[in-house]
Amino acid sequence: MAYKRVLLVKPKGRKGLGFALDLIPIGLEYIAASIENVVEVVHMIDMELEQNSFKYFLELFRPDLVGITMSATDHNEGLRLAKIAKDNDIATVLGGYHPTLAPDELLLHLQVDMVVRGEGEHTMKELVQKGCPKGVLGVSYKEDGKVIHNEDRPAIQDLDLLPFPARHLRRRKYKRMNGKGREADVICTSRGCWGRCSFCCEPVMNKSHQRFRSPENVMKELLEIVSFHNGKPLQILAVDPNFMGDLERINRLCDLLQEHKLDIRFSVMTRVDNIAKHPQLIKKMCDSGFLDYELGIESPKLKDLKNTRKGITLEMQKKAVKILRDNGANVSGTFIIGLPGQTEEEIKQFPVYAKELGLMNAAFGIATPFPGTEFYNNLDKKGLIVEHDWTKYDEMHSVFKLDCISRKRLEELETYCMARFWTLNTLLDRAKVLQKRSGKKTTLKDFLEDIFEKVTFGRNTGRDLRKGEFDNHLKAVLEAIVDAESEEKERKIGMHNVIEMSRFLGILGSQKIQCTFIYKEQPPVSYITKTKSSSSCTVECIKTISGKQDDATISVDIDLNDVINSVNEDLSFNPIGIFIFLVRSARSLKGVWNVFRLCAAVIDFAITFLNEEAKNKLWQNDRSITQ
Ligand code: B12
Ligand code: SF4
Repeated sequence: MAYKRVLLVKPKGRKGLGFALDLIPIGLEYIAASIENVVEVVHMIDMELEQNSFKYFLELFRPDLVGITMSATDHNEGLRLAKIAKDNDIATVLGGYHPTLAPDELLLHLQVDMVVRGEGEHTMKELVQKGCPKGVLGVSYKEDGKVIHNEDRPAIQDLDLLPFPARHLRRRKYKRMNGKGREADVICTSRGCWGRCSFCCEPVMNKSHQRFRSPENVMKELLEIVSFHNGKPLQILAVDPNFMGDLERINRLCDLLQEHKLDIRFSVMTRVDNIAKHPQLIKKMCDSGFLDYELGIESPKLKDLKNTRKGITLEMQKKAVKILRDNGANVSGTFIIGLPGQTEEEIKQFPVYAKELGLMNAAFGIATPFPGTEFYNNLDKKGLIVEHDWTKYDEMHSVFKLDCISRKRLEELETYCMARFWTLNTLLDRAKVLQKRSGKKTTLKDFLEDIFEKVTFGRNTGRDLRKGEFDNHLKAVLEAIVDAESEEKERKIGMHNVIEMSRFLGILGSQKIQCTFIYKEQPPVSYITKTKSSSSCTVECIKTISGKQDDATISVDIDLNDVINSVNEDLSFNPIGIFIFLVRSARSLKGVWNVFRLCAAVIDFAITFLNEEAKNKLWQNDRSITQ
C-alpha cells in the first residue's frame, strides 16, 4: 500500500559553520517537491527552529512515513527521532550524506526501516508510490533481519527536469549572521564535483561526476526565490561544492543576472584553480553579485595537497586570493589541520600563511575521516580511528591517532590557529578590501558589530569542544596572541584610514590605552593602542606585547579567571559598574580625566548608534507598509 502522509524532518543540532547561519535543508525541500503530487500530504519540519516536541508534530500531522535527513553529526539525534516515530508505528526512512555513506550501521538500529542512498528525488517518489522498498533502486532495507542493498540508482542527468525545492512548505524564516538587512536563502545549481580529494564525501556520494543545471533554469528559480521573499534584498548561498565546475555556464548566468538586475549577493564555494586561471570571469562574477567566496586552501604544504589529491598548487592559492581581493570580494579559506605527518610547528604556521595569502576569513577544521571516504578506509585499515561517536565528526574534534601530536593538543591547536589568525589587523584588512566596492570607509558601528559577531561565533562553536578543557584552550589563545605579533609588524593598517571614527577620536584625544589580560601563572598579555587628535585624528599604533608598559594614559587589567567565573552568572551589561572599574584603574587625577574622555567618546558613539537604529526601524516599517 502506498504511503500517503509524509513528514520530512531535519534534526536539531548546530555544529561549526552552522552557528553562522541557519542551515536550510535544501535536500529535504527537493524531496518534498518531488513527492508533493503523488501523496495526500507532505509536511516539513526543521527541529532546530521549532519549539514543540517531535511527538507533538506526529500527533498534529499523523504521518504514515517519516523521512529524516542526516549528516554524521546528526547520528544520535536522527536516531532518537526515528525511535519516537517507530514507537508510534510509523515507517521510517533516512537520507543524506551519512546514511548514504554508512547504511549498514544505521540499519542495525531497530527504529530504521529504510535508507535512501544518494540523490533521493526519484527513489523517494517510487518508494512512496509502491509503499514497499523491494526492487526500488537506491534503497537499503531489512528483510527477515537481513540487510538488503538494492542496486544504486543512476545519477539524475537532466537536473533541469527536477521541480524547484518546496520553499513554500517552510514553516520558519531562515537567518544568517552578518545578513546586513538581507534575507537568506540557498540554491543548488549543480550536483557533485569532479574532484577526487581523499577526505571529501563527494567522490563517494556523487562518484566524482558533476552535473549542471542550465543558466536559464537557475535564473527561473532565482526569480521564484525573489518573489518568495517579496522582492527583498537577498543573500543566497549556492550549496554547490564546486560552483565553478563549468565556466561557460557561469559566464552565461552572469549575463542573465546583469539583464535582470536583481538585488542579490551570492556566496559560493569554489576551487582555487578555476579562479587563478580565469581572472576575467571573476571580474564579471563580482560585477554580477558573486561577492563571497569560500576556497578550499587546505594546507600551505605541497605534500598535503599531493597526498590528499587536491590537485592544486601553492601558486594557484596565492593567485586566486589576489584576484578576488583586487575585485573587492570577500575571500574566505578553509584549511585542514592534523593530516597524517603534520607536526605542531607546521600547524602553527597555518594562520601565518592564511594572513600572508590575504584571506579575509579563515577556518581551520580538524582532518575528519567520514565513513566511505578513502581517508577513512586507509586509517581504518591501520586501526587508527579511535573515536566512534559520530557527533564528534564535526571537524572540530580529533577522532584518530596521529604520530606527532596528541588528540587533545590538536584540538587546542585549532583554537590556537583561530586566535592567531583573527587579529585586529585581519579585521581592518577585510574592511580595507571591501572599501574597494563600497567606495567609503566602514562605520565604527559596522566594524564593532563585525567583531561582536566573530566573538559570538567563536564562543558558540567552541562551547562543545572546550567543555572541561577551557583552561588549556585559553592558554592556547594567549600563546597565539603573543606569537601573532611577529607577523603583525608588517601588516599594520591605519585604523583611521579604514574606519570612520574621527568624531570618536576627537573626543577621546591623544591617549595610550593598555588593556592587559592576566590568567593564573601565565605571563600577562597587553594590547596597546595609541591615538592622536591634533590636526588629524589617527590611531597611530596597535600592538600586542608580552607583559605591561608603565607609561599608558589609560590602563585596564582584566583577570580572565574572573571572566570565566562570571560566564555562568548573570552577565547583564552594567555601565555604571564598568565606569567605576575604569576609574579605580586610574592611578592619578590625570588618569581619571582620561577615563572620563574615553567614557564620553563611548557614550557619544552609543547615542549615535541608537539614533541610527531607531531611524532604520522607522525606514523598515515604512517599507513594509508600502509593500
Ligand atoms: C552546502 C554545505 C554546507 C552549508 C549548508 C548550507 C545550508 N544548507 O544552509 C554550510 C557551509 C553551512 C555547511 C556546514 C557544515 N558542513 Co557542510 N556541506 C555542504 C555541501 C557543500 C553541500 C550539501 C548540499 O546542500 N548538497 C545539495 C543537496 C541538494 O543535496 P543533499 O543534501 O545531499 O540532499 C540529497 C540527498 O542527500 C538526498 N537526501 C538528503 N536528505 C534526505 C532525506 C530523505 C528522507 C531522503 C529520502 C533523501 C535525502 O536527497 C537529496 C536530493 O537529491 C556538502 C558537500 C561537500 N562536498 O562539501 C558539505 C557536507 C554536507 N558538510 C559537511 C560538514 C562536516 C559540515 C560542517 C560540520 C562543517 C563545519 N565544521 O562547520 C558544518 C555542519 C553544520 C551544522 N550541522 O550545523 C560534510 C558532512 C559529512 C557527513 N558524512 O556527514 C559534507 C559532506 C562535506 C564533506 N566533508 O565531505 N555545509
Ligand atoms: S574539490 Fe572540494 S568538493 Fe570537490 S572533491 Fe575536493 S574537497 Fe570535495
